[in-house]
Amino acid sequence: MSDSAPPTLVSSDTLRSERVPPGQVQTHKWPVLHEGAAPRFDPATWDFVVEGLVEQPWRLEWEQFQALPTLRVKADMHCVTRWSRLDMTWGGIATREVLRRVTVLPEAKFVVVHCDGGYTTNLPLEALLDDDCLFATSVEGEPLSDDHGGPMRLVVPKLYAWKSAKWVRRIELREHDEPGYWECAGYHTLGYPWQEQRF
Ligand SMILES: Nc1nc2c(c(=O)[nH]1)N[C@H]1C(S)=C(S)[C@@H](COP(=O)(O)O)O[C@H]1N2
Ligand SMILES: [Mo]
Repeated sequence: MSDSAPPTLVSSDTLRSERVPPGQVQTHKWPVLHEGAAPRFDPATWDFVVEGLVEQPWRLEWEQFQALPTLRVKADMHCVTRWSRLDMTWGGIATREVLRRVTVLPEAKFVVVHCDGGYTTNLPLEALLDDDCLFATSVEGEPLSDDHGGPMRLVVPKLYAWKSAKWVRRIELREHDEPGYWECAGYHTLGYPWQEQRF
């Protein structure tokens, strides 16, 4: 490893001796799963906004976002449709790294993640700020493909993958939980795979 390689963190769930949660089946292929069409990335117009219960909303353009310090996270991925893909290495910017650059108001307890194309998902702020969560821009050392969320997706390894929103453009900090796309359709508000919090 060269001196410039970002640090790698291994998700604590990936250190379990039994890594496939109950009701899941391991897959070696990587399915592409989303509603609608993948948006087209234009670095000239792309932006990312942190807003809601923060002292000042923060908007970044692609250049600024990319310049933030990076890390790698090794983690497993669990889709509620029952596939699990192990040993993925994501690269990107830790959610903590982004959030510590804004002043979060004390009432902020939940987050809604907004994506290009209209998809949304919700999670507790604490879950978003777990040490293995990142705004990923690469996987296995390669930029994310459009289908897998390029240029940037959220990765929340400890929750079912519908929380790992692709094509993220905005996160909104809130006092109260607000169901997102799948959560409105009956999916669990948290989605913890080890307790099969599916619906
Ligand atoms: N924007 C957006 N993100 C999304 C989805 C979606 O429909 N739209 N689907 C989610 C679901 S259900 C899963 S399982 C994963 C799949 O990620 P993958 O296509 O990279 O395997 O993306 C999640 N992120
Ligand atoms: Mo999923």
